[in-house]
Amino acid sequence: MGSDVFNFPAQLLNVLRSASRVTVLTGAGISAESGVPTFRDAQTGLWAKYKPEDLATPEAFQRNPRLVWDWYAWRREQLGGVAPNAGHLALAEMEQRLPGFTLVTQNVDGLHQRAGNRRVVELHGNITRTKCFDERCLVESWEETGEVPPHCPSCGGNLRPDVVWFGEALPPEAFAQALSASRACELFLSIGTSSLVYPAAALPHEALEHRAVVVEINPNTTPLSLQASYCFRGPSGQILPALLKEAWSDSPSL
Ligand code: BV8
Repeated sequence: MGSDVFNFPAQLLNVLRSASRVTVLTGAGISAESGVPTFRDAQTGLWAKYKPEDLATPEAFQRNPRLVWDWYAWRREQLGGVAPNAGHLALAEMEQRLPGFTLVTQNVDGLHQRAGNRRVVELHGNITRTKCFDERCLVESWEETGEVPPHCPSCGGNLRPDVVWFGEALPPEAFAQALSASRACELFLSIGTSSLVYPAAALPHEALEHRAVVVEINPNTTPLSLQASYCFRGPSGQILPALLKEAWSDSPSL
């Protein structure tokens, strides 16, 4: 599907080219075309009977640490076989072209870094990192005793993924960075997120309040749609490369 399918208004292309600050917020949808199920996709196989929101909580982990550890181990394994898609690569190109570019993600899959983005603000952590549940410090290696979850080498507590669960505070420095980038930008792109999870979902509204142009890229409508300046209803893996090609004709062909 070439860029002729998406009609990008001249005003948007001008803002994208000339903005001194562009901020992007991504959600699970940008990884969908890489084959990573979105957070609200029906879970498959062994995990079909669980809702992610019921597993991604400290209470669920304390109630059944093995189940929650195994769920993340399964998701990490799934990530082993996936690669960044054209949408991720387009955002890496955008970072190259725009000095004032900030990429904020809710995703924990690390695909933006693998696509080449060097500055990624991870609001919800990263599934490839592990920390001690009690001490909260990152743990690089531990003795595999066969126990699940494995235990912290220094205090013996349960290890857990370094992600933000429901009911847990976001990393303060990451959220502060995301908030200031949302308030300072002229253009805010909300890509592949259902705009349901707070405080991340508040970021585009901060941008709107500071008179930014706000663009939503999502095949479906979300609570943000009615307030967005522009909505492009389609997959980010097609829309983002098309947008870059329109804005910078020397952008790699689709
Ligand atoms: C906190 C990490 C306070 C773990 C995640 C009522 C009002 C306001 C807030 C709340 C409330 N009730 C409860 C809360 C708080 C809660 C919250 O917002 N709940 C929601 C459900 C209402 N928030 C929290 O608990 C946050 N913490 O508030 O702490 C606090 C303060 C101080 C001290 C203590 C506590 C923490 C939230 C973080 C939770 N962790 N993930 C893990 O991954 O396992 S959130 C989880 O949802 C993922 O990170 C995911 O990224 C995120 C958002 O989901 P999306 O990314 O949007 O994914 P989703 O599947 O929903 O949507 C995908 C979209 O992509 C769809 O729209 C689809 O159409 C689109 N799409 C599909 N294909 C494509 C596509 N788009 C483009 N291209 C495609 N090809």
